[in-house]
Amino acid sequence: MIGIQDRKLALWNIGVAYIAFIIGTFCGLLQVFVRNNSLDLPTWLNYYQILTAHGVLLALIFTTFFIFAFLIAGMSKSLGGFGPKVNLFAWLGFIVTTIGTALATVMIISGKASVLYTFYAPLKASGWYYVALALVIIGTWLSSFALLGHYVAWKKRNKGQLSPLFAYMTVATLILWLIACLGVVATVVFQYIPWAFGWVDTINVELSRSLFWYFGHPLVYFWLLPAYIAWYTVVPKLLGVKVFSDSLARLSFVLFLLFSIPVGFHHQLTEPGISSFWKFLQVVLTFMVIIPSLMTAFSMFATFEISGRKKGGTGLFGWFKKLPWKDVRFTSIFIAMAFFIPGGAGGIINASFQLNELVHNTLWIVGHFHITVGTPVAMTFMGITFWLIPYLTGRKFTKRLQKLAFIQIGSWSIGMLLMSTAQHILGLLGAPRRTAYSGYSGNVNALEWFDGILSNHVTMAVGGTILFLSAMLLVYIVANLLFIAPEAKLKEEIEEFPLAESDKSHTPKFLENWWIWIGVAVALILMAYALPLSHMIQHAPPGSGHHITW
Ligand code: HAS
Repeated sequence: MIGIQDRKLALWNIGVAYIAFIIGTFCGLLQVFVRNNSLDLPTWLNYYQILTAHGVLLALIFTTFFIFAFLIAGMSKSLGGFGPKVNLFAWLGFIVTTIGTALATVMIISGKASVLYTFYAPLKASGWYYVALALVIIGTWLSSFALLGHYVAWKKRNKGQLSPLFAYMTVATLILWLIACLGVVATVVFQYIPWAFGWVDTINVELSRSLFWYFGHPLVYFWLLPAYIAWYTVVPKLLGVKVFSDSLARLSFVLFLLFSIPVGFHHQLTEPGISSFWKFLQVVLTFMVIIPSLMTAFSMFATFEISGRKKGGTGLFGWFKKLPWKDVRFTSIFIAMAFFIPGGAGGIINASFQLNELVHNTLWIVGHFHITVGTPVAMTFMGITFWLIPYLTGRKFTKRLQKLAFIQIGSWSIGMLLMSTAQHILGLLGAPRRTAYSGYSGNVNALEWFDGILSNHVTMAVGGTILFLSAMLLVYIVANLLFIAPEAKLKEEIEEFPLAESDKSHTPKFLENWWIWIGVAVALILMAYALPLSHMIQHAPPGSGHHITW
């Protein structure tokens, strides 16, 4: 087991993650009912307030704290315990991120920041909200530097050696994060904060959106890559086999580092002010970032088959039956992967220049992100929770809790299937996103959207309610694992950190030469962004004033 200090750090991160999860999922429940026109909120609370809280607390805060908990535990496990400097930086990072989170939450709840998680200008929140966001980013940077420092110290002690796969993947994820954040830091510090505090009167909207999406797309891979770390390093261990290919795993992370950043314009395909050439270039690069996910899918199928055959599975699909279905740590992640098949396919549709015209800003996109971040990522994190907390607390994941965990992931899957299918269909029909319920003043066509077997108010409400109940069950399991479950006394009861062996003997050393990959990533970013961004600055239209619509 890892040292007590590192354990505490990881546990505090998990604690904040799940507090955000409770508030965020409750807001989600309110949302489906308001959107169905079956709930009137009290006058002090409005739809856009809860929508902002839902997006920020689940997509940004729950994920970030959970990711750092997982990475902290995994880095301590694979490279050895943290020294005092690493510890200090990681705690500082945690504290600053938490202060930022608390301030942002207060701003949202007090109605001063109903700007949704994308905080598009010219909607204007209180200046303190943007300060809070900056603190969240600074905090994650401190935590990232702590983990990178730990890695550098290990490399110095082990000159010329490839690092363990977990550490390698963590470093790739953190480099991606640091480069991605430059966009959001630039817009928050140089555009939003001066504008929101009234130091300047106007804001360049197109530039702010572009800098946001420079950050916003790699942000989704900052959520996805830790899930992939578990798929590559934890799943094979649960299946009793080695990592399928160490080089393939490392190469896929390098490709994410290269191609996940210069693609933000695929979120802005319908926007004026960016010429089709740059949009098209970034669409091409978006199709490149699909490749490492396909490599991951291939690697997972290979891992399943090797393990199933080793256990006696025969025939074309006989190995499938031999997978450890009764182990909720595996089943949860398997379902997460299965959801990513339609989730990823939806992403490819979104990225297709012409098809984007149909789906952009509709509920389809909401459906898309619920079956990407809301299930493949979130359910992988749930699967990790079931062993990570017992590993850190020394408590037992009892048989009763395991049964509840199966009910929890089952209900999450059903709820998500119902809700996201309804959202996809409604989106295709034309129902908009980022709005409260609208029947367009009783317009017949708009009302017909909700007549379908799946695309109706009831399905959404049932799906949303099941999801909330499932979330509460998860919170119950988490509370048990943190404070109540009996302590593991016998050796076989003690939960391990399942890390599979990975054969590095054929892995090319250049895969760990980060300067090459950072260099190529920067070159691609410059190619995709330098000219269009400088055009937006040099030929800027008159800036926009602000709107506070709530
Ligand atoms: Fe996306 C919008 C394109 C992946 C999240 N995306 C969003 C938004 C979010 C989001 C939050 O091009 C909304 C932003 C907003 O508020 O406006 N997305 C893509 C593409 C991918 C993709 C090309 N997205 C993600 C992931 C996310 C995420 C991952 C979160 C974690 N997305 C877009 C575009 C938009 C967009 C446009 C803008 C739309 C608009 O107009 O506004 C790709 O990365 C997807 C590649 C994935 C695959 C799937 C591989 C499958 C695997 C599973 C294997 C399964 C196994 C199990 C082994 C090709 C790895 C087998 C089981 C059996 C049962 C057989």
